[in-house]
Amino acid sequence: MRFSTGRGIRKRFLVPITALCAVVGLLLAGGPAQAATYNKYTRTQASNQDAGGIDTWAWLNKVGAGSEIDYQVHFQAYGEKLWVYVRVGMASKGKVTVVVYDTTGKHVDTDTFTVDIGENRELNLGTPDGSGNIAEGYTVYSRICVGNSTTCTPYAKGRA
Ligand SMILES: [Ca+2]
Repeated sequence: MRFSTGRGIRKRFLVPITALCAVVGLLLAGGPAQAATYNKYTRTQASNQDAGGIDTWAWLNKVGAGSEIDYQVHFQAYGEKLWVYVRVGMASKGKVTVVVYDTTGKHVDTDTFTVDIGENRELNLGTPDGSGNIAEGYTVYSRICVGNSTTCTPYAKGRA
């Protein structure tokens, strides 16, 4: 999936990003092989299938490596579904965290999912686990990280 905003930004700032990469490359010389800099994005949108629901996207693009999405988690309020994605060729698996709060703000559940390299999978969320769907109106935060590192998107805030 691609978003016009991300592509536009990348084109507009192509030269500065390239220059920045050169600097970052120098700073990281000799560092761990998996060290890389990612642009981090989130997006939310009112569901057009589920009144009151809010869909979310959170994704990572490696700086200077083209406009393709590398890691993504997408929450769909209609049916409480989660799509997880890690692009083929990435060095690390993805780690998705989902945190759910009820309508009074009380924490209900936190789940993590490992996403294999090259995986593009739909998950049907149930909280508590195995119960079916998350109750309507609950708040659903989701984010994706590069493996177990601290390189993560911010949490995108959706509503079931
Ligand atoms: Ca829903």
